[in-house]
Amino acid sequence: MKKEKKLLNTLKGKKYDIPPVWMMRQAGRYMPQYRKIREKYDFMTMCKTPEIACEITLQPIDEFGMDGAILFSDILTVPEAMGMKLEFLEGKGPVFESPLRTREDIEKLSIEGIEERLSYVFDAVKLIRMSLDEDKTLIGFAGAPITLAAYMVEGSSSRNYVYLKSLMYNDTRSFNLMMEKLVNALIVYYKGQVENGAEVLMLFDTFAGIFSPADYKRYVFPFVKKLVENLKNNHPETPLIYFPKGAGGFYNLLTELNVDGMGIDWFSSLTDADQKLEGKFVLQGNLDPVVLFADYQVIERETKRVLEEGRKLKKGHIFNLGHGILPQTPVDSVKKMLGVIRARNFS
Ligand code: 1CP
Repeated sequence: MKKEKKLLNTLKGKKYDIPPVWMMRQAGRYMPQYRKIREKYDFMTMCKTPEIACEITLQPIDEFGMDGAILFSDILTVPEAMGMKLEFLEGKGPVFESPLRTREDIEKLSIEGIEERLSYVFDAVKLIRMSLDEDKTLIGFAGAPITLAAYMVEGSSSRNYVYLKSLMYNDTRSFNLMMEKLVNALIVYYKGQVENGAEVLMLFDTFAGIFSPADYKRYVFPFVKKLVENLKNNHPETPLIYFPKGAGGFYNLLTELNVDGMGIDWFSSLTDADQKLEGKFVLQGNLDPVVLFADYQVIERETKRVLEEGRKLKKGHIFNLGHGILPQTPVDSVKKMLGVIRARNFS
């Protein structure tokens, strides 16, 4: 039998009894193979060395046979390439040395030459596609404008996003300039990934859900829409998946988006999400990542529930978690989940 790219084909409308599967953040600290490399290098060195990024990208494919390989990198490489000094601190995560606080800071962000500054990502994409089995789909990605902006303005992870939202409400013109610059940078960034072999694009909007539906619509959505429209024009053959975490309260608005897939978190059921999204998208998700800390019976029950709901979706289903896999997750639980998915028979 010819090997098929199940993940890519699902996004193009084909349905399978056993859905394609991959996990957000599937290359990472829960894997001993990853930790072994991480002992030797800091995180940015790993991202900036194509051979290492390639090796790590392939780890979950070799270990679990996932249908999708997601480029090993980080969403914050883009603001770094725009001139912001970035560090990943142990126990604290990403930190920007000088967060954006004024109009001047935003004006200094540079797009000129960004393609060259991100060329290490494109080299990694190329190497991964060359090393990957034909039936695996290579997923390129970027962070959505507001998710990048949240880190750039707050400076690190934040609880209430007071700086970001204050800028948005009180100096909307500067906020818009920042968002505009991010959209333009992301267009270039995705182009480099597609030209070097990315077959599906993910747009991670981890912080979509920190806004009221009205604010999301007014301040955030126009930029998502602009980016999506550009990507669809530039790369009509490359499916795009949008993952707006916490967006269940404004799914009606998202029906306007010209994307192929929608990532669903575990706060909505796939069934409800499909209804609110009017069956317009292939849905990706949505097992609670913490289920992988439960006993086998619970993993089996919840995986089956997601599969059952996925089977009834109008456009199709890609099995995934509802957000990234957590660093302490037992590898064995991932194998148990995959066993349930792959053992499935629909007689
Ligand atoms: O499979 C993969 O690991 C793919 C590569 C990948 C992706 C797609 C990484 C590696 N990061 C991301 C996306 C990412 N990074 C997002 C969007 C998706 C999501 O919400 O999960 C976000 C918000 C980040 C920011 C980030 N980078 C964090 C989160 C901090 C916080 O505020 O919660 C962290 C811890 C990082 C560093 C990072 N990125 C990736 C890894 C494996 C790590 C850990 C680095 C280490 O080993 O210490």
